Amino acid sequence: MVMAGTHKTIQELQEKAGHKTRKPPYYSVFLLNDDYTTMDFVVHVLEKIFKKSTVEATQIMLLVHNQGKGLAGVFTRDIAETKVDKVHRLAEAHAFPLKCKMEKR
Ligand code: TYC
Repeated sequence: MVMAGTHKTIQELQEKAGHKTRKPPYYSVFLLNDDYTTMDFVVHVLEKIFKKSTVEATQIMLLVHNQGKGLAGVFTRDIAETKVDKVHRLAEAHAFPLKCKMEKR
């Protein structure tokens, strides 16, 4: 038999158990401009690693080119670290100096 209003939510149970519910910290991952990486390669990175459409990838690439840096995405720490590492490895494999960095939000 199901009675109305007798079940506590997970959050209520955790609070009763003395836990505070926490959101994980988020990190912004920025691409940085340089004079040698090709525009096509940066668009490719944004499409493949950051899952951007061609249109959005092109807009972000041009923003980085014109302003020095641009937001590629926001992730939890482990995912952000993995994205940064993937960008640096892919760039190195193609002999481009492309750099990106993560910043706690
Ligand atoms: N400035 C580069 C060029 O003119 C293009 C570029 C854009 C490089 C974005 C890096 O993150 C970057 N070829």
